[in-house]
Amino acid sequence: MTEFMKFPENFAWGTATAAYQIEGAAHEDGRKDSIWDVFARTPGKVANADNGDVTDDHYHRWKEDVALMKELGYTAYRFSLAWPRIIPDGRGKVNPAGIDFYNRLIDELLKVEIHPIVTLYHWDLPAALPDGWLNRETSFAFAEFCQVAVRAFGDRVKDWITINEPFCPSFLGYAYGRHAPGIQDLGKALLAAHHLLLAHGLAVPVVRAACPDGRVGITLNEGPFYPATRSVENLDAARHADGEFNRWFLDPLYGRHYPLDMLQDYVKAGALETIEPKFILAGDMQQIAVPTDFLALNYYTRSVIDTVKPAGNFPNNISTLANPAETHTEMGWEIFPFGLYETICRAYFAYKPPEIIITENGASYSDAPDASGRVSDIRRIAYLQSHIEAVGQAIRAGVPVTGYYVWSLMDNFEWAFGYAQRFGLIYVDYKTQKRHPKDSAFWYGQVARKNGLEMKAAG
Ligand code: IFM
Repeated sequence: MTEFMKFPENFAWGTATAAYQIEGAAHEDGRKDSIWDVFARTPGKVANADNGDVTDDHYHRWKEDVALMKELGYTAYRFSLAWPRIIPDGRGKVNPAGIDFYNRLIDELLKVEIHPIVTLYHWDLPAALPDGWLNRETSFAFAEFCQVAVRAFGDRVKDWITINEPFCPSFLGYAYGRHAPGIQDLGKALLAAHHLLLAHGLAVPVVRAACPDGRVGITLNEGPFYPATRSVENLDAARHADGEFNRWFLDPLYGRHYPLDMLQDYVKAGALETIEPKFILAGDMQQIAVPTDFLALNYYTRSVIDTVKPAGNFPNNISTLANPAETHTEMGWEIFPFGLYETICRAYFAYKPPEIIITENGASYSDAPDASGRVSDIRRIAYLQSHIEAVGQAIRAGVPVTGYYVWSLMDNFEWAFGYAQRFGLIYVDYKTQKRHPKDSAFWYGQVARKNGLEMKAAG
């Protein structure tokens, strides 16, 4: 006998996207370069020299995309605003064409009763801002942008996310060089992370003032780090990796300052020698810990760790599993649904946010349309099934999770991987821009319509 796992009433069943990954029209209607346009133009940074110039052409096809979401039965949609489309120079003059585009999109979503949840920063920083996130002024520029955006759309959009996954634009962008702007300097990553968190802290009251009946939070990418063995070295490496990926962001957001063990590690690694060590100014930590209405989490995988590489290089994630093709997605990420349960429970019980939303979860598989146009992506269905069950188990354990968003609505520009990785519920033929909903897209629509699923794992 299978058991039907029913989700709470009004649970949001959505999909997620980000502006640079789907919009295209990179040089149209007054939009100027973001740091990702510049990074993608730099030889060797993005696979196949791909870029976001056209991607899914959503800037022109938004109506068709909203219609598809409606037809498939999804009840919510998370998307991001392109700062360089709205304030092309990062500060100052507002571009009316940018505002108009999002007005059209929001109005259409509301017309078909799809709930919008908007991310204010998903990595497309205006290239015109001097020194990007290394410059404290960028945090204030972000708050100004938020005021413009929330004043323009806050009469209709009520759910706001300040920043998506600050780990990526800071550590991937400034320590590991894999994201824009491609710098490799751990100290600079710490500075960038601080300015991103400060930007969040400054933005929250701005969003509240411009949209008093709205809700605001931040999205973190989180996941568990397990030691490869019980050796002291492996345990310590897992502690460090967890500190950098999870606690470096959770702790200050919930009023605990930066974790001391990590500060010690970074000082030992010499990270503070390349920057002004007093980058945390009086009042910053209180500003960062400003109360929010929800914590949003993106979850994909766990990591199994054996060593910390010197000077904070990306922690060494080793896989001991025998058959990677079956146990990993095409990103090389292990399928580990229990990690989602664990991540939700840890965030809720250890940090006590009022509410949790899963703003991203999904899998990259390259299944393509057959002769009839059908995309049979059974591995994605299995991935989603097991992870949605993990969310349901967390709710049963007492966590108020109020929404789940599949990454992603459609295949799109997967950052440094370009178009080689396909996370979409909808297959996109980049030559013709034809959209083919995959089997998972219809399956997920049924989950949304029934507000739950037949459990596969033991209850
Ligand atoms: O595509 C990204 C998204 O922009 C942020 N979270 C992870 C996704 C998959 O890598």
